Amino acid sequence: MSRPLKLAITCYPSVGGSGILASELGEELARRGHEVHFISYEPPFRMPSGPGIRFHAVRVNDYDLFKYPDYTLPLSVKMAEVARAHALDLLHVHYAVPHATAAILARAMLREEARLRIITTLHGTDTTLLGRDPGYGPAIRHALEHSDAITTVSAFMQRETVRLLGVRRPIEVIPNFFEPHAPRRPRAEVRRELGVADDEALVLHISNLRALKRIDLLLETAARLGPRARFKLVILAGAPFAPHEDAVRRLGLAGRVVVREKVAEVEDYLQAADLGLFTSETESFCLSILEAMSFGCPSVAFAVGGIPEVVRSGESGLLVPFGDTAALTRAVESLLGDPARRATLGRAARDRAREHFSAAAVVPQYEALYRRVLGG
Ligand code: GMT
Repeated sequence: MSRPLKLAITCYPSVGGSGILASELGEELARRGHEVHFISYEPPFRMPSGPGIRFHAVRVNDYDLFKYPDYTLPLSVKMAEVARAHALDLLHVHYAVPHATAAILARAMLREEARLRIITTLHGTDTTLLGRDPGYGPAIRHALEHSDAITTVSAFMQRETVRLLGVRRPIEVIPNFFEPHAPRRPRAEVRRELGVADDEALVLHISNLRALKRIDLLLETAARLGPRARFKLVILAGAPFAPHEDAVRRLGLAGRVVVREKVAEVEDYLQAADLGLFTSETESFCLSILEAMSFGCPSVAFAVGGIPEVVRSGESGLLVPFGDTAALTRAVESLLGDPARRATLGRAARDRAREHFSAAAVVPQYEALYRRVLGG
């Protein structure tokens, strides 16, 4: 039997897909007997606790001689310190900026113990936004070229990384996964709390509300559904929703839009949902769609980025061309009025999630990669 591995995971701890994925990966690896260290400036949003898991905080000093506080150097020092103290095999960094650069620097600091391996997983805007920024692109390319392996979450992202950064090293696609925890409250109780009537559908949107999530198009679609459609739009917001309240009122959606901010028990809401609605202009994967699929909830979304790799349109959800809110509205209407079709798509979504995007399907791909870069 192969020995358990010792690794550190670094990610952004705030609400965001890369941090969620990194946390879940750490949980699954610890469950499989590996020793997992998280290194970040605070514990990740959904960081698990339990045997085999430790957290190491990076302290950032706000020296007044610097106009901008620096995180990369203290992070690299902490990575080197944890790697040495725990004889780590590898650092697995999620989201390249600045984590991959800090990891390369940490390895350089270790000198003689330089067998430390570095795996960089690209998640999205580290390629699609920062990759095209001349102030970041060369540093990202350097960090990728000096990583022992590069992975990303969709074939779309793999293509974009080659196109935007000109990386010539192999980039392995290992998709995101989701392993739902059991909900803590009954479905009926959650729907009651949200004010969803028995004859209404719960349309769910989960995101961190950043500009590319196109909350304007989400609200426009909800407004286009009209006053006779029986639904509540529930938004699980990973950032303050206040900047969108005016639009909610202007579009006559007060009373139809229910917002919950920074929800940790996402499963309670996923089990209560009938339909997911997503309006991003780009997504490398869209973990929120997968979370909904895992609960048998199909989604309607724009066919952008890696989303068509997650959802087979017409089989496990419905996708329409980007920006066509009329088509998006028709797709939502068709499913609001047809619970049987919703259930068929939902079953296919759940099966697809289990087969391709569960921990059992995906975590062994990371373990195999770790063993490969460690040489056996
Ligand atoms: O790339 C980002 O915008 C940040 C990143 C995050 O940390 O939330 O999001 C990306 O990573 C998720 C997990 O892999 C993917 O599900 C999201 O689609 C992706 N976001 C974008 O590509 C916009």
